[in-house]
Amino acid sequence: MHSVLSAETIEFQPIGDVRGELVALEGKRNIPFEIKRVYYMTGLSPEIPRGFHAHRKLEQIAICVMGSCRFILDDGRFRKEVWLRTSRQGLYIGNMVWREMHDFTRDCVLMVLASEVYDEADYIRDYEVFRSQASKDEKS
Ligand code: T46
Repeated sequence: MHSVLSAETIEFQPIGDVRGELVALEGKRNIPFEIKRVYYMTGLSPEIPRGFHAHRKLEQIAICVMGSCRFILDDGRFRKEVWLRTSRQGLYIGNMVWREMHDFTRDCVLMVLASEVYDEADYIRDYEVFRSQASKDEKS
């Protein structure tokens, strides 16, 4: 049963010196799954949101490596909002969490680490279908 929404921020420890900062991301170390895919988004607009889907199995970590944006996360029972404003922080998004991304700054570069390769069959892109599946999962 999902009693708490499976989405939380993770703090990364940057390695810094006079040359700047370096953040290392390693599967099963500071990232809670093996990383099978990395993708990133650029050329984003404040007025044009993205997302509006959930994943049946996929787990991901989203990082604003530049700029900022706002996530809305919803597991069918609970809804929360998370701002990503620093590259020192990642947002873990578990499976069966509806996500929307809003308010991208023009310089935003949103990078995502994923536990699986791309599979369109893993997406639930209709909110009512998602709600109904989430409530079935909760009962089983
Ligand atoms: C997610 C949020 C945070 C691919 O061909 N390969 C890929 O690895 C991805 C991620 C997407 N695509 C194709 C599928 C669509 O034709 O690229 C197009 C744009 O994808 P989508 O509309 O799903 O993009 P977003 O920004 O709504 O969602 C993306 C991820 O798809 C999704 O998994 O959780 O970012």
